[in-house]
Amino acid sequence: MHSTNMSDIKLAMARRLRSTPYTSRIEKQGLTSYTIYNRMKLPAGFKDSLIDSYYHLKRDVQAWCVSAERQVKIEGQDAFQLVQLMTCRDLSNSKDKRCYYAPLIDSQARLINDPVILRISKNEFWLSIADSDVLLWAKGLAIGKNYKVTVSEPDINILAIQGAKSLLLMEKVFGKKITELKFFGFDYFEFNGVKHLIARSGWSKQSKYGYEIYCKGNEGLELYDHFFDIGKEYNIKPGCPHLIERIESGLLSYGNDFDDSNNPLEVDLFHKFINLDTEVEFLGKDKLKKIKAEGVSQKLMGIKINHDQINVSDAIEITINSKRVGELRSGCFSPTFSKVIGTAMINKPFFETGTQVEIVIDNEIKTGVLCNLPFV
Ligand code: THG
Repeated sequence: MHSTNMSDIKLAMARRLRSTPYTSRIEKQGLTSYTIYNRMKLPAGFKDSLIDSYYHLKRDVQAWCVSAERQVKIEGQDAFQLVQLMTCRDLSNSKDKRCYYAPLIDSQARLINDPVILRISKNEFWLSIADSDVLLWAKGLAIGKNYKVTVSEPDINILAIQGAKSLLLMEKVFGKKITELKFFGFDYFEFNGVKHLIARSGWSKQSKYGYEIYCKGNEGLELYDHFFDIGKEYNIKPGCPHLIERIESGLLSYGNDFDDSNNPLEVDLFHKFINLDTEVEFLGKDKLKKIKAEGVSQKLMGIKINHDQINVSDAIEITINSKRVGELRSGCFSPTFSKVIGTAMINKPFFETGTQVEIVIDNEIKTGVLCNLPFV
C-alpha cells in the first residue's frame, strides 16, 4: 500500500458545492484552489505565492469573490425581534444602512456564527454569515416563537474590493460619493443602470477597510470585468481572503479560531459585542451572565512562535513542560514579525500574556509566547 501525500489529495467537485457567478471569470485568471464555505466554492489561492499576494494586498488592490458569505434575509414585522433573539449584541439602537458585527449564540451561549448584520430597514435584516447553518436555525426559531417573518437566502453574491488602493479604484468607478461611506456604513450606488448595495467593510484591514458589493444574481459580472479594465493603473489582481493579513489584523474565522464548543466570553475581541447590562433579551443571556460571574475556563490568545513556516489543517497541541495547556487553531508565517503567528485556545490559568509554551512543528519542538489579539 502506498500512503498518499496530503498535497496530492483533491477535493472532488459536484453541483452541491455551489458555484458563483464570478467562478467563470476567476478560473481563467489563475485560480489554484477553492475551499468550501456554506456549501459554496470560496477561492482560496491564485498562482501568485501567499507572500506575493500579501504584499500585493498591502500595496495595490484586489477583487475577491466572497459570494460564499451567504445572506440570511429576515423580513417582516417581527424581523427585529428574531434578529435580536439570536445575538448578544444589543441592536436596539441600530440604524438603517449600517452594518453590525455580531456573535450569534444559542441558549447555552455557544457560538452559532459571527455574521455581519445589515440593517436594511426596521423590518428587514440581512445576516451575512460565516460558515455554519444559520438559515435553518432562524427558520426554526421563527416557527417556535410564532414570529411574523419570512426567512430566506436571496441569491446575493458579494464582490469585495480590498487592499491599499481600494478607495481609489472605487472612486474611479462610482464617483466621489463613495468616499463619504463610513466604516461599516452602506448605501446604494449605480453602475450601468444597475443599483448595488455597497458597504465599507470586509475581511481585510488594508486602507482601514475595503468595500463589499452585494450583487444580485449575476449582476456583478459587468462590474467585475469593468474593475479589471480600468483597474490596471492600480495593478488590480484577483484575490481572496488572505490567511496572513487576516491573522495579523485579528479578523476571526468561525470553525477555525472558535466554534460551537466556545462561548463569546472566551474571545476578548467579542467583549465589545456582548451586552449583558441592558434590558434586551436574547438566547443564552442567563448562561452568559453565569459564565461571566464564574470566569471563563479557556481563552483565545495570540501566539508568536520561533519558526519560519507552518500549515495548520487541524488543531496542534500546545504544552508547558510537556503538559497540554491548549491548542493552536490558526497559524501562518508573518512577514511583519518574521515569526510564525497564530491563534490558540488556552486553558486557565495559562492564558496570560508573556507565558512561554512549546509546540511541535515539523517533528521538532518549537518555543512560543502568548500575547493579546490583534497582533497589529
Ligand atoms: N463580510 C461580510 N460577511 C462576512 C464576512 C465579511 N461573513 C462571514 C465572515 N466575514 C464573518 N466574520 C467577520 C469577522 C470580522 C469582521 C467581519 C466579519 C470584521 N471585524 C472588524 C474588527 O474586528 O475590527 C469590525 C468589528 C467592529 O464592528 O468594530 O470586520 O468579512 N459581508
